Formats: sequence, structure tokens, C-alpha cells
Amino acid sequence: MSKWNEDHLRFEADVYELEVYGKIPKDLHGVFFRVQPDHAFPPIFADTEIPLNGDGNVSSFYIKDGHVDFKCRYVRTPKLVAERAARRALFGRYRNKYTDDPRVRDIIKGTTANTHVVFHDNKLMALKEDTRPMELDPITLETIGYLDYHGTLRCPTHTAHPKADSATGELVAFGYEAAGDATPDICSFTVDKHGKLTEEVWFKAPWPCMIHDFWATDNWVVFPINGLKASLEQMKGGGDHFYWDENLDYQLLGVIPRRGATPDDARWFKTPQGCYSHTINAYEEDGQLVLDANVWTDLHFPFFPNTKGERFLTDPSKVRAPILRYRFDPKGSTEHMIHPEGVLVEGVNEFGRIDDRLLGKKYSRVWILKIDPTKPVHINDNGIEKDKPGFNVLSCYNFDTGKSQNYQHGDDSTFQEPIFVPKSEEASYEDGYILVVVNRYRERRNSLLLFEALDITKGPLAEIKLPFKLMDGLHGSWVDGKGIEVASQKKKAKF
Ligand code: V55
Ligand code: FE
Repeated sequence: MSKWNEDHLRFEADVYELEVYGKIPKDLHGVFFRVQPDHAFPPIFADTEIPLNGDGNVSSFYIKDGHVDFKCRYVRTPKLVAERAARRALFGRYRNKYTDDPRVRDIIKGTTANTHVVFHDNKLMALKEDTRPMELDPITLETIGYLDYHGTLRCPTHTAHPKADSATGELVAFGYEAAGDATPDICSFTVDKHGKLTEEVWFKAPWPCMIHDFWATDNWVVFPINGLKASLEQMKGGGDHFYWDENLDYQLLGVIPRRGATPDDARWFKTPQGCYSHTINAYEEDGQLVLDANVWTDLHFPFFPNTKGERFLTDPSKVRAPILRYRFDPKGSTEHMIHPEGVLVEGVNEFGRIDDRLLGKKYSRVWILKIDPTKPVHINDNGIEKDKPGFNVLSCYNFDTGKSQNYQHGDDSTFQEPIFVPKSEEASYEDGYILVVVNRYRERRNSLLLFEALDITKGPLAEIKLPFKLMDGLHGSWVDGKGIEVASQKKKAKF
């Protein structure tokens, strides 16, 4: 028997009035949405199943007048609905339809809505990069159905990391493997504030690979092309969707204009070996593009095989993810390799978030998780005390001063992705709150911590305790209470 049922939450819950220690600012009103991949059924290929394939279980923390209510619901993807009806898993390996049960193969897509929750055009969307956005009711978390941006979306895939432009109200997005599994086709598009596509360009990357995130500035979009390549042959053989090309000694940045682009406008800049995953932010300065990201020094998903079929070769004690900054002319020569301007922060850095109002614009701060290996995390694993590496440090790095602030929540805690919450629409940039879910291993439950963004070292203003343990989640968003009210009024008017 696999440990599947111990490691998963699998329930849907409403918790009214979470315990609050400390003080939540009285005027803070809104909802923090986040999602965790949470297998609803024992996987068919249990021994080689990967966490990226868990069913999307979305949670909401509704904050108003100093009180917090919690809710979590599975997204009713066609996969979950079919598997619930069958009372067992029907879908096979991650993004490999050739391993699905013949009853569903080629009929239902085994996709999971498990990566991000984003609010645009008063609609809440659960996202998975291999398909379209799934709309959820922001109050009840009920699944409404797939969104096609009022019939304007042609691309069958949609990144889980679209970028909202606070100046124009647009959502800048793309899909990869856009012409089918393992195709190098990218569809880059823009959705306006009314939820309709206004820009769309299709072009081909030099090879098909996992393009999990990207950068968008006022005038450019940039796609990180890494060595985690997609292979139709491998899928047809019953294997994984991706393999790691360990022989590749460079990566690429694919640059294309954000507006009015044609396929020929795409340009590919060579960058040093590593593995791109999440970006932090990008902006334009003096005609140059400035791109920030934590870049892994090796494959960050060790469960994927390399070209020889070998897995788990990445040494977790050696792999790093420093924060790098690239600066180059998007119209300049692609002949020579572009090197990062510098390593801004050493070590393992992941899940960086900024004040989203500054996406694509010049900014100063990132709030990000770090692994400090000198401070192991004490966990109690079925009665056995042991140490575990993990994201034990919440950090804020200031790009202007080069200084960091760090915070650790006791010796038994790791963090999930932090998010930035503006104090009000008018509040100055980066002056807000940080909300972050913390895993508290001794208590075997989670808390939501609320910090003053500009000084995390003084500790949380409030610790909001859940009565149970969540799984490690991925990404989430803060939605202002006004947005939620508009969405719920629209719904009342509709039904
Ligand atoms: C990621 C997560 C995914 C996925 C591809 O963090 C990349 C990266 C949870 O699913 O399918
Ligand atoms: Fe992600």
C-alpha cells in the first residue's frame, strides 16, 4: 500500500471563525485563495506518481472585521467527476493520455486545475497549464465550468502564471504545447479588462519544453526555455510527459513584442545552463529588458527521467536557486550568450511574490522563501522526532539596497508561498501586508500568518490557526472584498 492516504487531505471543509492570536487590522477585507494538488484517489501508477498530478483542492480565507472563515473544495474537473463516479482513479500518468483507462482515453482530459487561483474580470479561475481556466464561484468555491474568454480564446492550453497589468487592467498570458502534446507551439495572448482577447500570436520555440512561467513588461513578453523537454515518443511508450536533457549546456530566453507581434518577431537569446522555473518580475529601463528570477542550478523536479531514463540524480544538498538579474537589449544581437548581470541572492530561493500592482514595472522588493540548511526543521513523523530540510525562512529582499530581512517561525515550521496584500488601493507600493501559510509540525496543523510587509522581522501581527493540517500548496491570490462583492452580486443577478 502506498502512503497515499496519509499524505493527502482529501476533504472539503467549512470552518467558521478561525482562532486568531494577535490582531488583524480592522479594515482588512478580502479573500486569500490558494490551491493544493491533493490526489482524490490512489493513483494507478502509485510507485511513480508525482505531486504535480494531484487534484486541485482550492481553499479560501475570507477576512473581514478582524474575523476569518475558511473553506476548501475540490475543483470539479471532468477528471474528478469521472473518478468519483467510478470510485477509483481512471487517469494514468501526469499529462499522458496514453496511460489513461480506455473508458476515458481520448474522451476526457485528465487535467487537474491544481496550480494557481487568479481573479480577472470578476471571475475566479483555477489554473493548470495543460488546459483552459476553470471558473469557480468566489464565495462558495463551486465549479462553474471552463472559461473561453467570451468565445475569444483559441489556445487549448493556458499558463497558470498569467500577469495582470495594473496600468491597463489587461491579463497577459500564453499557452505552450499549444498545437497538441509535445508541440513547440506557443500562443501568446492578451485578455482585456472585460475578459476578451485583444492580442494573439502563434510561433514555435526551438524545442518543446515545460514553460511554467514567463515575464511580461509594458512592451515585451519573454519565455524561459529550459531543458525539461516534452516527448511524444516517451508518452506513447507509457512514460512521462517530460524528460531532462542533461546534455544541454545552455537555456534560452524567447522574446516577442507584447502588442502587434507576428511569428517572425520571436527572438531567442542564449543563456547559461540551469533550469528556469518561476520568474519574479521584469521591467524596461533605458531601452533594456531587466528580468529577475530564481534560477535552479539543476533540474528542480528530480522525479522526471533524463535521456538515459535515470531519475533522482539531482543532489538536493547541492542544487541551488539563486536570484539572478538579466539585463539586455531585446532588439540586440542574439549571437552571443547573455550572462546574468549578477547573482543578487545566493542559496535556494523559491515562491517569490511582489506587490502585484508592480508586475512588469520597476519595483524594489520580493518576498520569497529560502532554505536555511543550518537550521533544520523538527518534525514529528508518526511519533518519531526528526529533522527535515524545507522552506524554513521567509525573506524580503530589497533590490535597491541589496539588503534582506529574514524571519523564521519557530524551529518546527516551514512556509508556503507568501502573497502581498495592499493596505488600500491608494496605499504606496510595497507598503502592505504579507499573508503566508505556515506548516507547524509540532501542532500538526497550519496557521495563516499576517505580517507588515515592510518589516517582517518584528514577527506576525496575527497568527490565524486552522484546526487541521493542509498539504503543501502552490500558488494563490488576494482578492479585495469589493471585487468579491461585485462577483457575488453579478451571480445573484444572473440566477
Ligand atoms: C509546476 C506545477 C505543476 C505543473 C507544472 O511548479 C509545473 C511548477 C502543479 O502542477 O503541472
Ligand atoms: Fe508555479
